[in-house]
Parts: sequence; C-alpha cells; structure tokens
Amino acid sequence: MEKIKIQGMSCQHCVMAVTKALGSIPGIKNLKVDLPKGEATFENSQKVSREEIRKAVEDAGYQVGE
Ligand SMILES: [Cu+2]
Repeated sequence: MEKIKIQGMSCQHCVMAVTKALGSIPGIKNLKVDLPKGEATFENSQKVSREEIRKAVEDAGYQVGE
C-alpha cells in the first residue's frame, strides 16, 4: 500500500472529489481517502508515478503534502 497526504479536504464532498480523481487513474486499487487524517491509501501495482498522482489531486483542487 502507498500513502499520500492530501491537503485542503474539509468535508465529505472533498473526499468524494479526491476519491473520484485518484480512482479514475488506471492501476490505482483499493483506494481509501481518510478525511480526519488527510490521507489517501491505495495499491499501486502498475507503479503510477507520483507526478501523475499529484496532478490528479491538484486537478481536483487539492494539494499533495509530504
Ligand atoms: Cu469539502
């Protein structure tokens, strides 16, 4: 599993937006977006690059933290 920090989520709507953004990337599986923790965890068996993941999050209107 990989884990990334996501900044800017404030409600369930944000969780849905991030879930949709990351979930639409081929190769991202078992995605879980955690609002209180500000994290997304997922399996990345096809080695989707961090840049592609970051771009998807940013296109949805959020930021990837470290
Ligand atoms: Cu929200």
